[in-house]
Amino acid sequence: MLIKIAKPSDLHESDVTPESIYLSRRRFMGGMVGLGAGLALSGNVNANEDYSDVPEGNAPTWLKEKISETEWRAITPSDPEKDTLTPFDDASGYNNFFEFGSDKRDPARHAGSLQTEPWSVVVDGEVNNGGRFALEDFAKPSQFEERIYRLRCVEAWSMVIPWLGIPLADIIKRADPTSKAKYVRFETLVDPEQMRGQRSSFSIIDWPYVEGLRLDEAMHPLTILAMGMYGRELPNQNGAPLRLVVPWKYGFKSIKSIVRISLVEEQPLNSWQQIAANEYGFYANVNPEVDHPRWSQATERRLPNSLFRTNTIDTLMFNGYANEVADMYAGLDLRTNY
Ligand SMILES: Nc1nc2c(c(=O)[nH]1)N[C@H]1C(S)=C(S)[C@@H](COP(=O)(O)O)O[C@H]1N2
Ligand SMILES: [Mo]
Repeated sequence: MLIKIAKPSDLHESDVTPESIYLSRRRFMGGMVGLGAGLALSGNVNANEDYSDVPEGNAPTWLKEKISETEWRAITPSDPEKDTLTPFDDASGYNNFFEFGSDKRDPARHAGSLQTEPWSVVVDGEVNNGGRFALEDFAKPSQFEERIYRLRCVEAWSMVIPWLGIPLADIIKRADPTSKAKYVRFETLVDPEQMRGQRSSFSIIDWPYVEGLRLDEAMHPLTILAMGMYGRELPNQNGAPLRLVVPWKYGFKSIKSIVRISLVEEQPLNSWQQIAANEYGFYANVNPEVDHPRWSQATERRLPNSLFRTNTIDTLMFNGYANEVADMYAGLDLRTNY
């Protein structure tokens, strides 16, 4: 059951959730365990989300159970006027997932047949406790959480999506990184038989799709591994059965259909950086002040939009999560580290 938080609480960095608020909020939410201490959950609740229009998927039983046990939602900063949930049909019909083609409708058209069960994830590299894990065993020890996040693509469109998943920090702690681990590197499945974009000789990506985070970014409480959205499992086109969600970074960091998570010493070379390092960097923090060489990043087109309603809104520093994440980049030149 999803428990709704009754009232928005408008927290600012000056009142970073002290243990007392965090505890009382937890008690209010029914004494659930989970919320990472120190994460200031601020902003407004998008009132009464109702997913009754969202079609049920055919997730395996364990995942359906896990989803039904999502007992509280963590709400992140949002503007009640602009940050209403993107309709499910838009979030699952307008996608970037180059493994299935480069048109925005290709993933919805072609990802449906991807076999996501059984699925396993390799955790390796600089860890004491690595291995290959069945997705179910990988997810089981963690409490599912719902996170309503903005998703801002580097192409200047955006959505607001209610994800279901687990903090990436849970997985990293369980893996027990060695002192050499400085970054986390992620890989998507490679399977040209199932992923028609990988069969195309026109593809600009050198498969697998790779992404990476600094260890502190990966451990940040806003960073999650999603296994669902809109109260159901992830549609394949959104990266089933497991995808990363890093809400303060451009969408390309949020790698889909993950099969490998490696703790590494060196900064990974992510796919888009490999394709065009002058346009896409390692950090990819949403930043309205640093334009893409070919277009402005000052505004974004909030989906759904139409010819008659362009729905252009200002892009926010760190996609609106500056209170939570700006500290990690103190002293870093965001113009050169784009
Ligand atoms: N493996 C993989 N992950 C990927 C991509 C991709 O092409 N392949 N596209 C990225 C980009 S550019 C964006 S904007 C988001 C889109 O996520 P969504 O389709 O769920 O909105 O996925 C990201 N993750
Ligand atoms: Mo993107």
